[in-house]
Amino acid sequence: MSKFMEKNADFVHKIEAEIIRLTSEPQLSSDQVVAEAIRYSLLSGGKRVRPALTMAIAESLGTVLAPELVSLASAIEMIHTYSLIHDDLPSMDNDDLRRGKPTNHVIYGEGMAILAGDGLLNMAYEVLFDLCTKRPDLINVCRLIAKEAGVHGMIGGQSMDLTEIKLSDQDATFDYLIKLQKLKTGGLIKAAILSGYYYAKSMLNSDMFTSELEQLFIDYADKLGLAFQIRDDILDVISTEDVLGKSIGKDARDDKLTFVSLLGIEKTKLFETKLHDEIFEILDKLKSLSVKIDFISHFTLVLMHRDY
Ligand code: GRG
Repeated sequence: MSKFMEKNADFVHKIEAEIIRLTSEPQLSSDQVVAEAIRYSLLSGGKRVRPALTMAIAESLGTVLAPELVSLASAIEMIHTYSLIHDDLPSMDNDDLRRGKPTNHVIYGEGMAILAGDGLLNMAYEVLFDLCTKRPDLINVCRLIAKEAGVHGMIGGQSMDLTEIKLSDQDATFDYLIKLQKLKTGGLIKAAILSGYYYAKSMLNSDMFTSELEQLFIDYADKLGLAFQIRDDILDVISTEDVLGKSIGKDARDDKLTFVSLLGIEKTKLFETKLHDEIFEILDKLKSLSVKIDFISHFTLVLMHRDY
């Protein structure tokens, strides 16, 4: 196994051990269906991209993988899982397949899926409050997660998505789509990256943490969030249900506004390449400011070329 794969497996192992702990007795009583529904989605084989980013960014800045960092990262994965359960609901994206398995509401019913999502969101904030009790200096990191997951981030983007702007509408512009996706998919990716950054800043208290470094991480987060979504739009067209583990071709069937439906596949790929170049320019600048970019560079590359 390469050093990169080993490190990623270590992140995934740590995050899964923590979310299993947080969703087992005595933390979460197993005599309620909602607990089963929560565990079904949380432990159904996600890539754990967001928590891995939080841990990797913090490490790239010189921190060790402490339990507090794993807690922070777990809360973000719980928020991500809630967002997928709710996104799959008939009243939202109406999908019956996720990670190659029936979606939460298909198994547990719509009402229970809503509760599982709500339950996960509340559990995430319980984890964050517990963290702030031990480490009050992390309160702003937790606030940032709430903001990026909320109306000023992911929920705001989902709301724009739900207003059902179709490809043929006048409002269906490139700028509108960028704004929507920076919030919807980008919000939580930004929260994950910046949590790692601010966690490290709080732990290390070093003069390495300048406003220039902060701005570079903000730019990296914005562009990576966008690149992640663009890849998703491309995969919806070029991949298969077996590889992706979810329905494909759905965007086109729903006449949905996506990068591919707006620009066409070739121009979308050109835009993706441009974004990739910009992301690697940022990573080079981070390197020149003494950030250890080896793992995050490799991770970025894998994300940008992912096929599921
Ligand atoms: C319901 C408030 C609310 C928000 C939902 C992010 C989101 C907002 C919906 C997901 C729509 C979607 C499929 C977007 C494409 C990019 C994306 C977020 C993919 C899923 O994330 P992965 O690939 O999933 O990290 P895994 O399964 O690996 O956890």
